[in-house]
Amino acid sequence: MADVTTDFATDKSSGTTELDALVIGAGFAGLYQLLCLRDRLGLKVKSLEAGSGVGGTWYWNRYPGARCDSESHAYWYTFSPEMMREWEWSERYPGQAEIMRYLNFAADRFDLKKDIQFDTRVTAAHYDQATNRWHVRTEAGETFVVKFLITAVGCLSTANVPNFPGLDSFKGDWYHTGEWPHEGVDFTGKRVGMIGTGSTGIQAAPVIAETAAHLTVFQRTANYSVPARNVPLTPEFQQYIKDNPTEIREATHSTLNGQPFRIEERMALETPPEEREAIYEKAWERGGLQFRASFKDMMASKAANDTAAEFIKGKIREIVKDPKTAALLSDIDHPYAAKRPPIDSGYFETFNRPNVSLVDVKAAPIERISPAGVCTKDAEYPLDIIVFATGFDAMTGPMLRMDIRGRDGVALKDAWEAGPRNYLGLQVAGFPNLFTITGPGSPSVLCNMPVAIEQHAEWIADCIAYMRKQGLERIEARPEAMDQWVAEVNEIASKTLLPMAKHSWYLGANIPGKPKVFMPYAGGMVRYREICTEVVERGYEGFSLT
Ligand code: NA7
Repeated sequence: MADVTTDFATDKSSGTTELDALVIGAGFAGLYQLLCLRDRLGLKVKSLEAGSGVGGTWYWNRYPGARCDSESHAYWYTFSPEMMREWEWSERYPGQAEIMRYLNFAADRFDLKKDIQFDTRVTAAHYDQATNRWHVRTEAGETFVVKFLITAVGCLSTANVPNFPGLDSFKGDWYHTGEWPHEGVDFTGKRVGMIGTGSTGIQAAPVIAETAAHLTVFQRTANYSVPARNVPLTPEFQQYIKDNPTEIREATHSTLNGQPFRIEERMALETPPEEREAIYEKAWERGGLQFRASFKDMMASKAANDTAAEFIKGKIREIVKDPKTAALLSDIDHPYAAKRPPIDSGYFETFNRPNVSLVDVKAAPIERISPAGVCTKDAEYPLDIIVFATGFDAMTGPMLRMDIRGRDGVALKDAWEAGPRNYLGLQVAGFPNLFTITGPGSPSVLCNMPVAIEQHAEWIADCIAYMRKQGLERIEARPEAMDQWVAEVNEIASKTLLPMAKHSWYLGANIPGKPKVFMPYAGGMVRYREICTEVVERGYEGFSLT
């Protein structure tokens, strides 16, 4: 995390721009927030985006096999039925390139790009109490002075490259999946090592193995995965989407995770074993994230979860031919879906290829990178390319790499020293007029992201509209409301199996030294939406408006 201090007093900036509002980011969240504030409220607003184009997470994550795990007819904006009819998805799950085309289409449809400043990374934002303005600084030295500041920086946008000694000495090439070169990487004839077996590694391995001379997968924690069963959408389903935009929106708004499917009411532990196996078998054949919706008690009871876990482990042992590799891949130490559950296209099958091998770096951890390759406690693995599929400093990382300071110069990194604290995942006490889209403490990553994003962007726009109507200048979360919310987020998580996974990025436990706090709100999107609405109905309860 960069510890930047910005001295605005000695401002040598190349210019100062005054605006009503500034949005940081131009991914799903930034684009829609810009649209809401500019076109619905008529504000003078801009978005600043570090990338050279729109797309956010999808702009950077161009690794082989990059694809969304939510189904395409649920992974888009639903605020405009007309736009839903105009766009046509080609596959069950949208690939990275198709999502980029979609976001460009959306940005062009509403002429948003003219108000986005690309290639512009925000380094600092300081609140000035006397004028009630945020002073926002970019890497190039520009300053923006704005009343409202909205971060739309994504939850998974700060790449985590583990601090292995010797990386600089490596003679080959290395890449992090979240900062993938636009021109792609040619693996043909290369010895490739991939570190990490989260959702990303599980998507990338089968594609890399197709062209690499050899792929070595370095696994620390074995992971569950369910087949995605991606297919082209049939013309009938494409027509169904065009005919039913409102129903699709309503479906994603009425489910716990913003997905178009419901969690079944039945209980795994009350279902006879044979029937339960048949249900899992059907869910496995159908594929996708819906597997975790098979039973209601799956995320609440360890015994219930074990039934799903054992089913998947059995499948891994069935698919993978080499017994030693199968044992390593199925030696999973956490409940199913306690970490974000991956879905795959041929991941376990990849280990049956003669050019793929698995290395257990839990037994023999990676100690350093040598000029030739990866060195574990036991051996050196010579490589031409290392792929870091090692995840992200999730949720707080993108916020804390900016020098954000609220009232009295208090730094966000100090306010969050013991873990993120905010109210509704939307505002931090001491940081007036700063809104954080899909911040920690909101459903965010436990929800289908566009659904969570639309709700936040609309809530923020409605709030600013209300303030303007009432002649109010400042909104700020009350400290006691924030304390209560943090307690509620913790309590809800503690009633689930979610905090049980070691190294989970939901907990910040994947980053050495990061405070271990369960970050997303696990009470479900429907309940969360109700809470946010009730807060407004009670006159923005928990916020002070002045
Ligand atoms: P994840 O899910 O955080 O996975 C990162 C992987 O990298 C995971 O297998 C880690 O093992 C491994 N890792 C991280 N650091 C190390 C070190 N030092 N040594 C060995 N292995 C390491 O990131 P993804 O990019 O796959 O997925 C992120 C989200 O993007 C995903 O959940 C979806 O929401 C989309 P570990 O499990 O920590 O032992």
